[in-house]
Amino acid sequence: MPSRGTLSVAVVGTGKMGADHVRRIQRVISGARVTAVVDLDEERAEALAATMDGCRAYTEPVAAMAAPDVDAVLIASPGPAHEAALLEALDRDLPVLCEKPLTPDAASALRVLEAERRLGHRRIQVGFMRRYDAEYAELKRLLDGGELGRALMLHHRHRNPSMPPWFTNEMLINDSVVHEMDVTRWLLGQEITAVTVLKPAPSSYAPEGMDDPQLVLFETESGALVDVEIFGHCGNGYQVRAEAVCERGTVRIGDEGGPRVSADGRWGGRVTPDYLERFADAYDRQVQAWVDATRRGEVTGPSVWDGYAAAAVCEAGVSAQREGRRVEVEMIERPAFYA
Ligand code: ISE
Repeated sequence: MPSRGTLSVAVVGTGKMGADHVRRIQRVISGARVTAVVDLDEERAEALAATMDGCRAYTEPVAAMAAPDVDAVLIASPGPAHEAALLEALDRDLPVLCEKPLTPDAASALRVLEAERRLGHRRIQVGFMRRYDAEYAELKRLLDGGELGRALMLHHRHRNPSMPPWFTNEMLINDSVVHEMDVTRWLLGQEITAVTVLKPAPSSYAPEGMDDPQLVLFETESGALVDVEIFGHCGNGYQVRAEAVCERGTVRIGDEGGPRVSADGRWGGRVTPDYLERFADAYDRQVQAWVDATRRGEVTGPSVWDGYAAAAVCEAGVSAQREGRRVEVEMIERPAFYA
């Protein structure tokens, strides 16, 4: 890994998120370039590689990681493919930025955690990008500052205009609410201990087999209560909001900003269409921070521990969703390695 030179990155997975990271590395951030793209869909990988000088296409992450011009790996393939790619990268001691979820369940996340501990130093940053969003960062600063007293409750709203056809009921927890699991742990500085999922009568736009929307309730170590409205098919843009209710005040983030237009007897603004636009700055800051830290020989940001803890909460969440009861989170003690 270069301590100063341009970082040569292999991007694994060239779907919506992977392609956006390729664009970001090539055109938005500094200090890195894409020298390899990997996708099972060979044609798609070849077509993307052909748009960049000095970039090769691969169908297997192992082959890209073995290439002499790859210093680091950004994993943006579907969750079930993460474990094998992460273990391979750890074997080669390559720095990784891995999109959430780290892996689809707690047992596989634990295997990755054990492998990183055996290596003896951190190598993996998990892509919980909301921590890099300016408003979430400000909320964290206010909570940490203590002027508002202890946080008693968090209210989260997480609405997507629609979900892709392959999106499942469980993915509303594992792929969507996983963000609120991470920001809750991060904002409050404590673990989530139990999850309950409540379901109103579904929207008539909910696909067959999906309970949409759902209300997810977390309990935390100190007794704070956290609710998350997850709505996969709200039909009205992408809306992510949060409110902290503290002993001496409240803080709300995520309200639409931007120009408010008054015309024709109405006033209003624009709702962001999707997460790539809503969190564009957060993604940029996250990838820049990863590149900068990697070039300094450091690993910062959300760790494998954070990925494992979120996976453990997801597991409780999926059981709660399926069984209609409160489920306690089961997880190991935090190892000193991740203190
Ligand atoms: C998607 O995978 C994301 O990560 C988005 O941030 C989230 O809002 C969406 O619900 C997920 O499907």
